[in-house]
Amino acid sequence: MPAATKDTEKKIETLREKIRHHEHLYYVLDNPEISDLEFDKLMQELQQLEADNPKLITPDSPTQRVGGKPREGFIKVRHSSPMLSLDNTYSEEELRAWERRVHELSGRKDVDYVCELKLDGMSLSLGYDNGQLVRGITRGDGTVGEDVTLNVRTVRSVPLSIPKEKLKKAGIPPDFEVRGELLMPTAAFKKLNEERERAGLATFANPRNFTAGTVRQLDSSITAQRRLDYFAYGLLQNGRTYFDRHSKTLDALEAAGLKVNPHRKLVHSMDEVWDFIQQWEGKRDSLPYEIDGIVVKVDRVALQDELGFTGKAPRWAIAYKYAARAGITKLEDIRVQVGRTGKLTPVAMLAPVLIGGTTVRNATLHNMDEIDRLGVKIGDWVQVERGGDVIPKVAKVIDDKDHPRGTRAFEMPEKCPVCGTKVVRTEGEVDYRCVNANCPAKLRETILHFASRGVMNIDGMGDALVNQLTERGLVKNIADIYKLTKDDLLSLERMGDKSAQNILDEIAGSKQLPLERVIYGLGIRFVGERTAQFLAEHYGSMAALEKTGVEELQNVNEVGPRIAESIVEFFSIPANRKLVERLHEAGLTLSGQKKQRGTKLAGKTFVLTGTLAKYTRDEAKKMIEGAGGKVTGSVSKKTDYVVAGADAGSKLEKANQLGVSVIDEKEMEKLTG
Ligand code: 0OX
Repeated sequence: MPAATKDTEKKIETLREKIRHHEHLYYVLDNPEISDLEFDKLMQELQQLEADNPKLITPDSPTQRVGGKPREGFIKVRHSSPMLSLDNTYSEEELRAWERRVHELSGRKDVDYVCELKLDGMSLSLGYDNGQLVRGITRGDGTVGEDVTLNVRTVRSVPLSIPKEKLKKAGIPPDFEVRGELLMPTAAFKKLNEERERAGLATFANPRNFTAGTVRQLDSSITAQRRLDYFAYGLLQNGRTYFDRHSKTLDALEAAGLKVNPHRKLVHSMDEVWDFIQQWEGKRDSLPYEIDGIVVKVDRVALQDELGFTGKAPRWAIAYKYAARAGITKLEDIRVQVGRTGKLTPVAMLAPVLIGGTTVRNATLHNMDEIDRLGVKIGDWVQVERGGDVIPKVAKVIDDKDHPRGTRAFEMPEKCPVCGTKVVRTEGEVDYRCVNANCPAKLRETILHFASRGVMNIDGMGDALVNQLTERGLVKNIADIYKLTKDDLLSLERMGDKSAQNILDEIAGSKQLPLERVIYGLGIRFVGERTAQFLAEHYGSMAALEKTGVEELQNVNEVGPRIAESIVEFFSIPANRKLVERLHEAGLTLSGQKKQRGTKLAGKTFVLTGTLAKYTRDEAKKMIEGAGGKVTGSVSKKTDYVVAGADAGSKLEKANQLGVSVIDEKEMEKLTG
């Protein structure tokens, strides 16, 4: 190897070690020593070095967490030994009964226990060979799980590799298996769910469901964006527990750089276990993730082996489950809330009740079906629960001699309680909706969506600005954005002349964007970016789209009855048609070339690499696809063109090796134009 390469190799490895160290401080110990900016700089430096020396890229480099093409499905894998579940207890009495059984079966009374938080996520096994992460397997049915390695690699608290010396110091052999809990922190859950709601996508009821949905994503880049976390609690070799005490396992995992929950305790009596349980019941709300109880484990592994297991759960461990935080109160009224997507949600107005330290005044009733299922009437006494779910819910009606039943039945209003537009319930759907795009309840989110990146790209029109614009009545619908004057903007808080001008320029610039963006920006239910593109191509103008019918719409690529009905419904509302008219008057692009999908590049395969000056990756992809070409992720002999922008890395190198044509942005424009 030439000396220069050796030097670079060394430099790269030193940089990787440094990044791993800071990743560990940040993601595992929650205790960073450098700023995000400094960290990003290190990452960029490594990325650049690797781009210049693609042969030196290794799978355990911190740059290689996301990679590979979306998969078709997951492979089933048998666990080295069953992944057990836990038996539950719900009272001190049951817990003491469990202890007695441990005493009886083991013939001893001096038993040490480890108390752990019972994290409300999903169990996951990690396989390390020679210190390298090679497998991530879901629990599945306990015997066979699914191989989700590529997704697990994106979890920042999971080390991709652990140096030999570090393992040795921790007393861990080079080949081992870790078991633990994968979860989504509550804050990430709330944020992501809000984003989904804004985009009109189904939301998840609790972080655990979201975690399960995320780890089974076929595209690992989506998993990477969702910021999962992983806590280890088990260490095995060839399917057997490695250390002789559970407390040693946890300490060793921690020493090896895995994230182990710090809120654990080795105790010597059931009284101490009970203390731990009670202490955490009061503190659980202060944690950044959900727990649903405490796990108690026998510390000595020899004793664990003696106790064995029944069915799917060990006799040497038990879960103490906290009761769902609940309270009983009177349901005084049911009001209807209009969500961002227009969904009408019945909400119970309650006599204030203290549940788990929080005063609860209202609780969701989800939808009309749920009200029917509960049989709830206004005036009823109800049990309200705050579980792992974020919003309190009405769990059941109390029906006994101390709690008289209510008498007033609830009915869904026929008109939107906010704007008065007739509400719609599509066949086969549970929810009622307001489909008026100008409904003030939907306004804020509609505007944020319209202005966002990838839609009308109005930079600077974020949460803070949109809040002010809507609160002051300056923007009552998306067309009002185009009527804003500099004085309007200057009247807002924290708005200087320069910022105001920038926003006006951004707004003016958005008028040039093509028809498909405007269609997407209207926020029609089920019409995402791709559907909007097909609609623009098929109809060529907003006027033609407005007049179309359910039948004709289904001739459009990927449009089925559900989307077709949603579009027709949208344009059947006079306020929506008026809105489109005003966008037209404002000078937006509401017609385009009615495009047949081009055939010029039919059969040609492209790979994009590096940063293009004029186009985002998405835009370049659309240009190529619009001309009939295909864009793939990796370069092979079958690739016809590699479009290389600034800082192109390994893909460019590979193209050169394979003799694939490399073109720049200008040449791409020519080919697709
Ligand atoms: C948790 C958790 C789950 C090992 C033996 C039976 C269950 N949700 O936090 N499982 C276990 O342990 C396994 N420990 C935990 N802390």
